[in-house]
Amino acid sequence: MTSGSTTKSACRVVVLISGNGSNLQALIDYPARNYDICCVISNRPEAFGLERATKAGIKAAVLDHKNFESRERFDQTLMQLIDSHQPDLIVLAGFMRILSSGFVQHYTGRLLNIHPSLLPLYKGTNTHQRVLDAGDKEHGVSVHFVTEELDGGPVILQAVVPVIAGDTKDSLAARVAIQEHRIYPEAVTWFAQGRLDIAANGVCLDGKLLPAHGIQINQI
Ligand code: NHR
Ligand code: GAR
Repeated sequence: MTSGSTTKSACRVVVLISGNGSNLQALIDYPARNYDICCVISNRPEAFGLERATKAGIKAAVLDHKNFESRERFDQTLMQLIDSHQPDLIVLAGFMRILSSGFVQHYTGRLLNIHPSLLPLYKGTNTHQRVLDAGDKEHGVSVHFVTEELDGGPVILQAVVPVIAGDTKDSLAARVAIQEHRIYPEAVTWFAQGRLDIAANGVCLDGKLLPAHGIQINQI
């Protein structure tokens, strides 16, 4: 008997993807996983990540943005599909559609993204090439809460990655990806433990406001 005590069920997570889904795979494979991935949704029918989900026994759905006449209509339908799974957290894992303000407001404080740069540097796309073009010595990846400002939400966790002489955008992306797969499951685990909150001026971990870069690992 549980004598009236309720068992807290695992944090329900919906993962949004557009492509390969290697970050999804890292979330699936994380040994210390304390969350339940209840659905994976792709805006692209050909996304390989859909196969990864199915193989792991996770429901996979496609919502093709090309079938919608506007961004808002796509986002509304996406919201309905997500909410039908009653998630505690929505995780963007290589999801390549900008989300409208109605969507972001609906999920404020429970919407995470991983972005391949040391935010606030290099918001937007093509980050690896831009880092090389600038001659930077270091690059990295950030997990952040999503707000209406594109790639501008408060940072939770960041990993620094060295740029090495002779790097191409592919070699650099591969080095960054190793860190992505390390920090994203960790941040999701913190959320699932109830340790993360979005505050007016940043992110709180265990009730303490983090610095603007979040927790930063691999300082070089
Ligand atoms: N939406 C909001 N409101 N805020 C953020 O911070 C978001 C977001 C949606 C996605 C991921 C982001 C990234 O980490 C993300 C963060 C796509 C684009 C983009 O330009 C930019 C940033 C991000 C994702 N997308 C084009 C669009 O028109 C389409 C590009 C394509 O399909 O290849 O949506 O980098
Ligand atoms: C990752 O590098 C992720 O940081 C990046 O896309 C890749 C997705 O890889 N995300 C963005 O650029 C968001 N706009 P994956 O599909 O193998 O996880």
